[in-house]
Amino acid sequence: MRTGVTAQCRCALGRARSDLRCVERALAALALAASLAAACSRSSGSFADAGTASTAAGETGKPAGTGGASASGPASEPYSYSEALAQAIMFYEFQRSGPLPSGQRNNWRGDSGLADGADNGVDLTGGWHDAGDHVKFNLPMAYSVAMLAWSVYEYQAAYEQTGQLAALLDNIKWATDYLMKCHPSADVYYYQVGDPNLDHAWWGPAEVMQMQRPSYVLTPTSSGSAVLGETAAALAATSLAFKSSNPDYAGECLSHAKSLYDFAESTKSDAGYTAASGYYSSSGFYDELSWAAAWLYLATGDQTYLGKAEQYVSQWPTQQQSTTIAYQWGQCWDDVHYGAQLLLARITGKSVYSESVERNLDFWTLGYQGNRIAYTPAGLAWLSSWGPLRYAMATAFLASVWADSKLCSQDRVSVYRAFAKAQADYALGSTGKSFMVGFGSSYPHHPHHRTAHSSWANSMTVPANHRHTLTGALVGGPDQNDVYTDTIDNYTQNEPACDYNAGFVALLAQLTNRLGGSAVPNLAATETPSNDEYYVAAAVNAQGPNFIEIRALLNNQSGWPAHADDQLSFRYFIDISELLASGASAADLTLSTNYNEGATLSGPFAQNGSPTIYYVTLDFTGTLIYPGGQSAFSKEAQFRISAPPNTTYFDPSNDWSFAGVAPQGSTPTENTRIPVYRDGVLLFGQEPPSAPD
Ligand SMILES: [Ca+2]
Ligand SMILES: [Ca+2]
Repeated sequence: MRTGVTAQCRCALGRARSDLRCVERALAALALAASLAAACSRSSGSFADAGTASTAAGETGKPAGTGGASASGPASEPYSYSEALAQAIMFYEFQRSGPLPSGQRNNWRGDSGLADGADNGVDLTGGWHDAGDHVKFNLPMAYSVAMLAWSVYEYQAAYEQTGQLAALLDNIKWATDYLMKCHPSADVYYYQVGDPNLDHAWWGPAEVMQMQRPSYVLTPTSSGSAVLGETAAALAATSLAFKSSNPDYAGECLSHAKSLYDFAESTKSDAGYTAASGYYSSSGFYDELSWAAAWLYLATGDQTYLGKAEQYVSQWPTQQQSTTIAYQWGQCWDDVHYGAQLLLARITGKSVYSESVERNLDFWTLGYQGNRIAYTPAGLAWLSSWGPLRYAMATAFLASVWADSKLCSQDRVSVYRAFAKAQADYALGSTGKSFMVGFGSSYPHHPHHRTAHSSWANSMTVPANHRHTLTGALVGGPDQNDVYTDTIDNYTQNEPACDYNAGFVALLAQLTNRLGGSAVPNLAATETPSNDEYYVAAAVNAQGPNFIEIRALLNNQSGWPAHADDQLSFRYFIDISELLASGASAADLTLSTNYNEGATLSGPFAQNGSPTIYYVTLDFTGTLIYPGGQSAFSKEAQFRISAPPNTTYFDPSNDWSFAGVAPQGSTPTENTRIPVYRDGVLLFGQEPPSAPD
């Protein structure tokens, strides 16, 4: 366990996962103790609907064990899996890095990471921010893509039926475009953009991040076979997903997948995969070599890949002091042998794989030889305190795929299906609380997610509430007693992540496929800004018979989307009628600044040729103002407008901008009559109305 990593993010889950076998031993001991007591009271409850859960719209041709249930199945599902599916897919749009295309379904995400890769002279823009942070970790990203593409391979009809296929493929492609950019030549692969420690040290929206974002490369002498293999798997599975709709793209993906696989296999090393250490450390790559080869076999029909997939099975993790393939964990970014063995079982029909699949699924359901996963009292199969829902959703997907195959033991079909549905229902609200943002009446409002929170002050507590709704995000989940707190700093329970949603989307697609789905109208995440994004706050700083001095703060609290600006200015409008009446003019006024954080003061200028309405400009061009910290989002200027010494005619009280300026000695307050401009174009506030001719 590393202790040097700031525990500010769930990406450190790698630490909780660093020794799979150790954890499995602990779980096994727990399960042994708990299973006898729990199996009767809890599992009977959990699986009470085993006989009725398989109501089977669209199940023709599926194996025995599902028939006869429809008559006794529930008349209607408590949750709209179709709606949940559509929302869960949308989550990936909020995770996008790079230059965003037009036609976004939300109005609060903007371009970010536009210089990614520049440190190595390559274009690594695009991809997904990993979780509530902004690092692009390719291992979990590729795993997420592989799971999503797998679900298309299995249940494309469900995506079509719900009208979600285009959205899902579009989101997959956003990631695979990036993954292919990361592979500019055969034996060069960039496996990460962003230093997690630098990234995690700042709490703000992606659009305005200022930290260095180094990119990290693998070469034949400094390789990373797990991430290479996972990326190969993702691209091979994606090639299948695009095969009919975009064969050229499918071919491009497959070509990269083959090349990446060669790279992974010829090097067989994770020695160069170091920048994710403590966050997404790899505990082994032979599972990825089999998983990727299985997908390559499915995509190409080339028996060579099938041979490779099987060849590495002997190197998979095993149970302690045993040759039994490890079965007491679940499909996840670090361990994909669970998915690989399921594919191999279907491809080869060999019992060694089928038995291993059911050993794992039995561990998650009925127990295997007395070893059973822990269950919360309300029925969540609970593997880890760090993001338990992610394991439950992914395993529920595998259980569903297996139950849909003809290889599933007949007496397990209903068990695995009931398990899968119960886990999905737990996530969607069966305990009275939904764990998916935006779904149901009670859902997470304070997910550990920088861009959704959208602080302008580099603070989890400013503002008190998130400025954006992270629709479709599945958070980590509860503790072993179903206790969960919806707080922004609760990164173990309340952070969303790309890999969490991947298994969830896949599971929801299967449920939609099995239980029936309906078209979901196009979702939109268009929000109304909850605060003024740009404004000036002002107070009188000093005042005399011939002058006024204003203390003004130009604020950038943009969030729809957040935007870093270096061309902001504001104008302070005055009325010089009293000067004209005394025989003076605007030319008699002098301007000066006192304290000033970067503004150039100029003027006075006549407003639209008006004889009486003038303004002075405080121009912060060249000064970066952005919603990323106290001193970053707000820049101050104290400026004075003076009539000649010993005159008394100057009167600020009739000035347009003076109305609403806070009195001397008080805190500056927002003043909409001191308008803000970007590159000279009005952004916010009101100019004085034009005087009538
Ligand atoms: Ca692995
Ligand atoms: Ca005046």
